[in-house]
Amino acid sequence: MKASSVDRLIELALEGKLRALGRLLTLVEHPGPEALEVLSRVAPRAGRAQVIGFTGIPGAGKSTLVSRVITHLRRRGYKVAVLAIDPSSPYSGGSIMGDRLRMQEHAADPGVFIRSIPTRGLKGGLSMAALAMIEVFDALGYDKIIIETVGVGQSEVDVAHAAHTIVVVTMPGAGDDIQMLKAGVMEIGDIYVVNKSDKPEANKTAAYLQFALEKEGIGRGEGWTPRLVKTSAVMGQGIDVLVDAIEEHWRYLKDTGLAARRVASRRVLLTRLMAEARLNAALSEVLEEMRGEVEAALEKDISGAFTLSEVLARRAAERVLKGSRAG
Ligand SMILES: Nc1nc2c(ncn2[C@@H]2O[C@H](COP(=O)(O)OP(=O)(O)O)[C@@H](O)[C@H]2O)c(=O)[nH]1
Ligand SMILES: [Mg+2]
Repeated sequence: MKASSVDRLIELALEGKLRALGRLLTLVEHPGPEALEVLSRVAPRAGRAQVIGFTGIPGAGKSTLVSRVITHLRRRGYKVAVLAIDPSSPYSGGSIMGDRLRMQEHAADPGVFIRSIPTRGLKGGLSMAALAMIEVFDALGYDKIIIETVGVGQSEVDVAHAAHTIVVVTMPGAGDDIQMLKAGVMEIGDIYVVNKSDKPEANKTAAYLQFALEKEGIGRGEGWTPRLVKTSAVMGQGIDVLVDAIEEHWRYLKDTGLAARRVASRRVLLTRLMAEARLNAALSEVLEEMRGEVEAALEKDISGAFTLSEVLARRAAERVLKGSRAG
């Protein structure tokens, strides 16, 4: 794709053409020259948005809560993008459908853009796609970028780390266990939410969490005292307090310079993931080409495997370097 057509897409997206934005997101979903082109064009504009990760076990009420939070952020004048990372396939029922329905109230609002990202079938992996999409949203003037994820698995943990603010969502009955909180990304929250506080056991869960925050040193740290907020997403309670906490954390990050540092480390990670994807692709091609040779050699002498791996790695590296000179 030519640089000029990428520029045109960016122009259109900046004018509010959602199809152009959708196209840019698709272009960065998989690694390759097109993703590279788009990212190098958008990156200079990016670096202003607050990236907010909502994480927590399935069923805690993340999607319902995010939908409410969107409404409040819109009232405060922000443009909002949502990236929903869903373990189920994007086309088969499951929670994506539920999320779509819940988010539908924002469908007519041009200041809200919601995109689901599949956890499988992405050539460069989930984190690469998500981090690249963050750059696109950021560059196109979205003030708040929300990522919804269940927060387990290395990629999701990587993505959560790339967020400025991590909101860990729990619900009554699910969080009365330190081990649960120490799983995945739950341990490093900036804001902890006890959702479904319309339920009677909510106070017990909140008290337990308060204890964990004070005594177990749960939370990302970096000088910020993690907040605890009780919400009921279905009743619309506690949302303003939650959004205040998100704003307060953002001010804190900007005042301390941590906001810029988090953008920098998110880009370091994206760069590394793109390089890895490039190398992996080249290695797969070389392995495929040399499959017969490799099999024959190994049949003769299994101890040759290590020498062979060296040859394969060199060929893959050569291929990458040659490609970059050509492109
Ligand atoms: N009682 C109650 N139910 C809720 C609340 N928030 C969400 N739910 C319900 O919990 C279920 C899971 O919600 P969802 O937002 O899909 O959770 P997610 O999997 O974390 O995204 C749905 O049936 C919601 O209606 C709440 O505040 N109170
Ligand atoms: Mg959900």
